[in-house]
Amino acid sequence: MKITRTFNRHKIRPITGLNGNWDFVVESEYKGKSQVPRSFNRSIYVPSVWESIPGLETYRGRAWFRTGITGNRQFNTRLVFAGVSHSAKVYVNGQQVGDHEDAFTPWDVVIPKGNVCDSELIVEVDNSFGEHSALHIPNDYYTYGGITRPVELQYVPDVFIEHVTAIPSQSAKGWKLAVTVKLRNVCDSNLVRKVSVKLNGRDYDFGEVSVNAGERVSVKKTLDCPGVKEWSPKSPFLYFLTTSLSESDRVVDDLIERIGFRVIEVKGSKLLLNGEELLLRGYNRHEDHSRFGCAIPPEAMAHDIALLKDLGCNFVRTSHYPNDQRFLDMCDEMGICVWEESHARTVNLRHPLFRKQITQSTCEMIEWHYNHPSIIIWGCLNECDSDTEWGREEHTFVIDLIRSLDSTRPVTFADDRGTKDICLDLVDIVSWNRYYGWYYGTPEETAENIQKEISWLDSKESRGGKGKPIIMSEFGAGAIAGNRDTRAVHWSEEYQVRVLENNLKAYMEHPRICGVAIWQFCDVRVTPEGDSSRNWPAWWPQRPRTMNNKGTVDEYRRPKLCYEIVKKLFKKVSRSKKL
Ligand code: ADA
Repeated sequence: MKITRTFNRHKIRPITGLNGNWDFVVESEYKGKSQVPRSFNRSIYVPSVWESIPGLETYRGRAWFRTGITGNRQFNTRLVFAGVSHSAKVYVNGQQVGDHEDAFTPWDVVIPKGNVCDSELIVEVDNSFGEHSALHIPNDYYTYGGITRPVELQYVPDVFIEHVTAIPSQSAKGWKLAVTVKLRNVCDSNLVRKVSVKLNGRDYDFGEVSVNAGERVSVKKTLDCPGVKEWSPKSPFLYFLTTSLSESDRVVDDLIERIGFRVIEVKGSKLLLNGEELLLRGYNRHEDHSRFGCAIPPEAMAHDIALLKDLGCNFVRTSHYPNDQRFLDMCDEMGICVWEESHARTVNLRHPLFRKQITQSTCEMIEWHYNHPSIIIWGCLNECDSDTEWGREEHTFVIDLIRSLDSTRPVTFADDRGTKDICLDLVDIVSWNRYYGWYYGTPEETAENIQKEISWLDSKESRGGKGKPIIMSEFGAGAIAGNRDTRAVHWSEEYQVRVLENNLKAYMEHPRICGVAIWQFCDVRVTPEGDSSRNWPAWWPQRPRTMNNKGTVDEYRRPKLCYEIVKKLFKKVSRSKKL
């Protein structure tokens, strides 16, 4: 059953989806007195955003969702939430069984067997801003409300397969795969199970593993994988990696992952994929859609991917948070390389909950998304004070955390501090958000300005950036869809063409630049509120339509004038490059 992914993840483990209409009530309409509502006056589809409900387009606050679930006396019940925006509390039969903060990463709740038969599941959701959230703040994108990604109901045995991660590598003898199987024991007895793995028609025995009561154990093995085909943007070959758990020769649990054989590395100032130079060309993409908000259904995701491919893209940056895994699955399938980043856009690094919440967002992102071959870069901390000593402390903390979880992918952050940046020694790739021709300078000055920056970078002044690959991680201009003006003034589609044409030619022709990500794929909704925690005024509503209008397509995915220019320039490059 395909629920949170685009492929089936289990043949043995019973699993079902909780998609459908749930009972629903928003706090402002709740008349009851109990902390967890007993009465509901609406229904809502899960997954979706409540802003799609007429009258709730701007609702910010708490709401409750209710549905029924059927337990199974033999198994433990595991609920997997792919994304709830953005604070959640989970109740089964009135008892709280879990909670989670942040909209953009998967999380789970396991309810011991016997406690869940025909039960009531209630989820409290809150999309308000406040001191409880360091990462969801009034921003140049919208924080929607709801159970915005699918929910899985699984029946798991006392010891089950929690995660399987796989690292491909090349040796003189061919491809290898370092596989780590993480088992979790949710009962109060020590148990022994047998682990085996199947890949590309071959079976690999991981032997017997004992897991103590309430604990987790990982077992690792490196597999020789002769005769496999590589994953690359032009030939995205994928393989299923099936892990089985047996109890006295009976298979009691399984987990199917999907992997690709590719190696990403930085060599001097180049980015190499399977040893070939990679030139990234693509977009920053927010999860936002006119009708679905951030709860974009797979058909609409597939349409976005089709547009990216039509534009000649091989790259997308998940600005500024971990994405829905179905979109990442489609990038795996369609050969689109991904820079995925944990959730942070100009957040307050000195917020008391910052470290706790950025740690959770980063750990959950890497633990759940590890095996996507399309993910070639981990990013973090977009425009977060990388020109201050305390900002450097936090960049060091987050980048060290990423490297401790995954040493195989290069790490970067998108900088907007120019020659004041003091963190470029920390990264593998230098990434620059630059708006030449929009916020400063003229479009025609782009080439001269970027050359000055690269000269600085390759001097000792840059404190560690010298010679590193450069990605132009953001650049672009706003255009109101349909606003045609031969004067080519700001906000006209003609001016957006002028900026993008000059930016792209300057960046894609420069030998020191290995990637470009236009800001941005589509127009997105922004937050009308100001940030009271930092006494920041309501800045975002100054944007026309209270939208960020720098999309190459608008929020309905209708192409603007620049679409064809970008396509021509991207296609010109793709013909000349192998990847
Ligand atoms: C910044 C930021 C983006 C967006 C962009 C803009 O670079 O990283 O999220 O806000 O500016 O449109 O101004």
